[in-house]
Amino acid sequence: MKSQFGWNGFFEKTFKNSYNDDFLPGRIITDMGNSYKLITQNGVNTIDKSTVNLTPVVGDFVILKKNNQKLILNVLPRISNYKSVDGEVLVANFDTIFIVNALTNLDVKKIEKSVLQAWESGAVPVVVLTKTDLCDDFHNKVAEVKLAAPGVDVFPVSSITMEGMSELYKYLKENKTIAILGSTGEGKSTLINKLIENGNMTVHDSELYLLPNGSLVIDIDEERENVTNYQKNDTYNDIDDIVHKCRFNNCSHTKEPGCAVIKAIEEGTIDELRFNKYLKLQKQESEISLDETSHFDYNKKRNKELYNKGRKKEQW
Ligand SMILES: Nc1nc2c(ncn2[C@@H]2O[C@H](COP(=O)(O)OP(=O)(O)OP(=O)(O)O)[C@@H](O)[C@H]2O)c(=O)[nH]1
Ligand SMILES: [Mg+2]
Ligand SMILES: [Zn+2]
Repeated sequence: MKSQFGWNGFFEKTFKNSYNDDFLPGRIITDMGNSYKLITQNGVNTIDKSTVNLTPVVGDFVILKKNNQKLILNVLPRISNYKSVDGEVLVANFDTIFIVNALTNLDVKKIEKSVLQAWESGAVPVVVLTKTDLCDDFHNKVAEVKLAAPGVDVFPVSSITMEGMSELYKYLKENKTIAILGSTGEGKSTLINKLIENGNMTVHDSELYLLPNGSLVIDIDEERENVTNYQKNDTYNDIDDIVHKCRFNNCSHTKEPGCAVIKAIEEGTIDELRFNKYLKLQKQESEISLDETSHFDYNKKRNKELYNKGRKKEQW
């Protein structure tokens, strides 16, 4: 992959260290539920999730074999990742994260939490408050958000009148990725459409876009994984307890005799969807060493300094 789609010297080095010319990298551009869409030097490719033994997310760089591009062999170490409140990685390898909230639906507590998560992600958070055109006086609201997010740039914008939009262009840099995060209806897609200079590219059926100037944006609906009936901030203690009762230590909870989980699901003690979510988190956790790269540590350290600087400013 050339210096496009966010591929940079860091990824090139990691790739070259472990893979020869029989392999090629690709970037996950969409998670379609049962399959992934990814882009390689050869174009867009769809891969069935049932063939994938890893849990890459949108933005991840993955390794394919040139002669079998329907299999994901590995996920490259990430330079950043954003986790939902219940610990699930939603998006990877972005430089900036836009936390989008409409002024008509302002939730300062939620922004505060997202900003904290973002500082942890390894990327720099920016808060974008959309729909200024629907608010008579939004200055107090903006001030409130600034207090809740010390050290973070907060931009009120309108995708209709274009008010404030020019401030956002400075983040669109060649080969840099911006993750755009927010709930349904906050105005993420509309914003992305406006950021795409010529405006004639409609945002649909992908979550990662290459803009004409070479920058990339990822459209992430924060709640899309949270549609089932489990509680947010669920700690899964009950499932942990049940898992410990399986006969075998290495039980995969699929077919083993004496599996306490299968029994609990059959008896209705635990919800199957919730258990699947639990498994997914466990899997992500076992892959977490992927994140422990010097780059990621460096980003986190820088963020801690920026964060503390912001705090200090607030105290003056
Ligand atoms: N008045 C006004 N309406 C806006 C603005 N931005 C977005 N909208 C409208 O808000 C609605 C939701 O916008 P979307 O861009 O689809 O929101 P989204 O965040 O992409 O939502 P999902 O794709 O469901 O996650 C649409 O009807 C937009 O036209 C804005 O700045 N001003
Ligand atoms: Mg959208
Ligand atoms: Zn079991």
